[in-house]
Amino acid sequence: MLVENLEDIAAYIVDDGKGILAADESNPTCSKRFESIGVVSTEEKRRDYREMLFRSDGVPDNIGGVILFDETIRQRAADGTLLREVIAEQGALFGIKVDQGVRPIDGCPGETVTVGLDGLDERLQEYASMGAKFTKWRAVIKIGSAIPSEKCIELNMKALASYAALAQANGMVPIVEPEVLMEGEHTIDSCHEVTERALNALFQCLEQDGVNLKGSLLKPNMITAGAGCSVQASVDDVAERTLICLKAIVPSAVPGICFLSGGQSDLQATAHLDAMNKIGGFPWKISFSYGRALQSSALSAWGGSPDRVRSAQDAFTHRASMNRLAALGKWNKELEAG
Ligand code: 5MM
Repeated sequence: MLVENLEDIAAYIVDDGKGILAADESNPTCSKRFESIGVVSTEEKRRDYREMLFRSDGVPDNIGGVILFDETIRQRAADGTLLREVIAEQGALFGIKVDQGVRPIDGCPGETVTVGLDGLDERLQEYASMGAKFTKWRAVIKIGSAIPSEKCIELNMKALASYAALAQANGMVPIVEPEVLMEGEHTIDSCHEVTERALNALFQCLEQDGVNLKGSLLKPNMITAGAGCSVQASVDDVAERTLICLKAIVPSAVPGICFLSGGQSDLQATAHLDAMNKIGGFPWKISFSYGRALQSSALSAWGGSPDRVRSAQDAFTHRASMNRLAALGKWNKELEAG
């Protein structure tokens, strides 16, 4: 697979309804996911689980890129093949999460900034030499009483832009992920307003840093009410509000918008994606970069047992194919039964 320049890499990842499998859980997050199925998270178990996903039949047709964590990009499958080669053999590109998590911001209680710029250039050089074609950095914006602050948005969006410019200088597509969290009791209006602030700041910073938008991908949240809000929007409302927000801000040069699922159920994440693509009328590909909404059914089916690898792969293949149909605006609920 020879996909070399930034624009071709980005286009390949979102070609023909394909999307991204976010498998870049840090070890603490992976432990949490495994705890939910009663499995102790060891290096070998994480390897077995991810090998199961990467070898699934759902990858070749539906997944254009897989985001890895540092441990996984260096890991070998049970038969000794590098996991990154397993992904490449399946026809998908592999990328790497390069942020190093969040730290509290001085003077901004409850708010964080994503770190990882120190030594980033050297780390990027190594990942590029391993064959990684893209990278990811996630900024976290929380909605609450009097937050997010301007300082939180500014620090996070500047860091995202610095990261993106460095990733491109090293020949890799940056996925820029400004995540406005769903946790909270905020309304859909509040999510819309905060997401607008974050995205406006982000695109200003990307421009200032000379990031080539054609060689980058945006990974935003959808516009939803907070998970704890008593009034939840319909699928159509979420789709319409999200498109209104994105159309007002995201330049047409961006080739693809790959949503995070953010705690939505599998079906909600698919239905929202499908509804947006059915509405249409936008210049970008609209697809998925889901972690939980692609993996949760496979994780439960697997349960840590080698005997259940096949049924876990079937569960993953089903979700991946449903999301590809949604990215083409061709999904409907009846297909879920199949
Ligand atoms: C897969 O989870 C990613 C890593 O999270 P941690 O660094 O906290 O372990 C995360 O960045 C993910 O890529 C996005 O949030 C999207 O995942 P969801 O589950 O929201 O679709």
